[in-house]
Amino acid sequence: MFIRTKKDWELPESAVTSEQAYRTHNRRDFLKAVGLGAAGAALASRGLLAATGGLPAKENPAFPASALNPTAEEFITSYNNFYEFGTAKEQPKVLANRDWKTEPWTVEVTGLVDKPLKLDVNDLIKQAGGIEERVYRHRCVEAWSMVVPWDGFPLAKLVALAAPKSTAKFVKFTSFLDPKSAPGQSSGNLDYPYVEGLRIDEAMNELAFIATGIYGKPIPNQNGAPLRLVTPWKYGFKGIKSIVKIEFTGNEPINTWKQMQGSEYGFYANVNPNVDHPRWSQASEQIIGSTSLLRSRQPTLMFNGYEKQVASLYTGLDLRRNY
Ligand SMILES: Nc1nc2c(c(=O)[nH]1)N[C@H]1C(S)=C(S)[C@@H](COP(=O)(O)O)O[C@H]1N2
Ligand SMILES: [Mo]
Repeated sequence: MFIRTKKDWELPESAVTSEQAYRTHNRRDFLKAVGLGAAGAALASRGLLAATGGLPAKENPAFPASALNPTAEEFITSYNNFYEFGTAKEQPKVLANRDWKTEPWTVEVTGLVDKPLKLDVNDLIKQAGGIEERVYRHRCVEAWSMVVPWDGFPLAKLVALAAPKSTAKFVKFTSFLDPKSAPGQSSGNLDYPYVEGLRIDEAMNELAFIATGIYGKPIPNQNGAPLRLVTPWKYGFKGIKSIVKIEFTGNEPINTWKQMQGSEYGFYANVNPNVDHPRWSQASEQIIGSTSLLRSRQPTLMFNGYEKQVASLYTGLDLRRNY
């Protein structure tokens, strides 16, 4: 008899808050409803086209939609943090779709690597082996959360392509710089370009992901087109959008928010309900687009619910000091 062992990251049925809410937005139902041909055309896009044969992206059974309750697409794409296009949540949707071009888009992989790369994002997706879908929790340091069905590829694949040297200990990510199209970049709200970083072992963890799509469509500009980082066990600000450069380094990169306000935002930014932000509690979170009138907040989980996958990365590290 074949007994299937439940993987750690397959969340229990009890985690599902509203099955019906998801169905409305279930991409496979959507495909059935509109017919595959039309859907193919609708989905024919940069990443999805580039990933030949990967259309629509296959759900990674490790991170299924059925285990969580994905936030409606409308909320994911209209409640955004993207300071290059303003600090108000509704601004990026408008300002990032005015005259900012995210196609074509070149990505550079450089630094302490044997195989530096400079290539179009579509070629990068192809080289990384195409895309898959993963449904992840998304928790902002501002104490709100969503559940997002991402399309993309594991960051570990990109690390393998670059063949880092043994001296590479960190990965530094740099976002685009285009003040003419991104009004926030000349507003002084942050230092630009936006920079983020990971330890190399964090970058190689199975959860670390490069997203190129949401809900089976190319990632909208306001969510970080054409590719952004997703590290679901960390606060959202680690998920740098619209990446142009990925550099392997020997030293810990100084990430934008740490540089702006180091007493409040650190390098690690691991989701931790026991370590409050100096100005607010991190013990619970507002559920954006909640489908339940009775449940608009929920307790925040250690490492955002991904403790099993990532806790071993931080053995012996004081998480209160290394926030
Ligand atoms: N380049 C860039 N990346 C960024 C940000 C930003 O302002 N600029 N905001 C971060 C923050 S604070 C969060 S919570 C997430 C928001 O992603 P979303 O708008 O797709 O929900 O993006 C992160 N990545
Ligand atoms: Mo955030």
